[in-house]
Amino acid sequence: MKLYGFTPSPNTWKVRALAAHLGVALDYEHLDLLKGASHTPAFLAVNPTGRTPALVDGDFKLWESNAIMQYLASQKPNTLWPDNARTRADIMRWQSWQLAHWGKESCEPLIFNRLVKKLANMGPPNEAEVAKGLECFNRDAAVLDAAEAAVRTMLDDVTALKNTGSAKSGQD
Ligand SMILES: N[C@@H](CCC(=O)N[C@@H](CS)C(=O)NCC(=O)O)C(=O)O
Repeated sequence: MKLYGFTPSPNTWKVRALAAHLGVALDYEHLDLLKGASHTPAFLAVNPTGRTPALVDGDFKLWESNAIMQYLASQKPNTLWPDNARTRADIMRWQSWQLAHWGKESCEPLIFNRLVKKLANMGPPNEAEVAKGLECFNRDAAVLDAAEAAVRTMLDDVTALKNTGSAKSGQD
């Protein structure tokens, strides 16, 4: 399978990290987005939206990072993508939230204004965009923190069950 990506992009990292974790071999090609490499006729035939990452598996072309991850995770049985409708829906819920809200509204405005603009000499940050990004970041990080705390409690319970035969949160 061939993966076209933009190496510094989190949307490319997450696909490559999953493939490495699962042991799915990818023939990887970096496209230099700063030079317009994702808008050539050859690449637009792979992904008409002109974005990376994009996967080609024989005559099957797939774009959108989360769809690519789900496709890669379906290549072999594994614990990350179990054959269970509710678990998969839960994963899709977080992946949808990540793309639509955490990434788009919270992280991207901050990364663009505070990092990319500086690196690419694009002038000062747009402070209104930074303020909105921080508002969204604080809102969304609270959701993530609460979910992480719930998962940690669950993992602590699993560890306690393994070690002592009784879950901490179920002891009283
Ligand atoms: N929702 C898409 C976002 C893809 C995306 O925005 N890719 C950026 C790099 S992070 C890109 O290729 N931009 C090139 C362009 O818009 O011309 C996904 O998850 O794959």
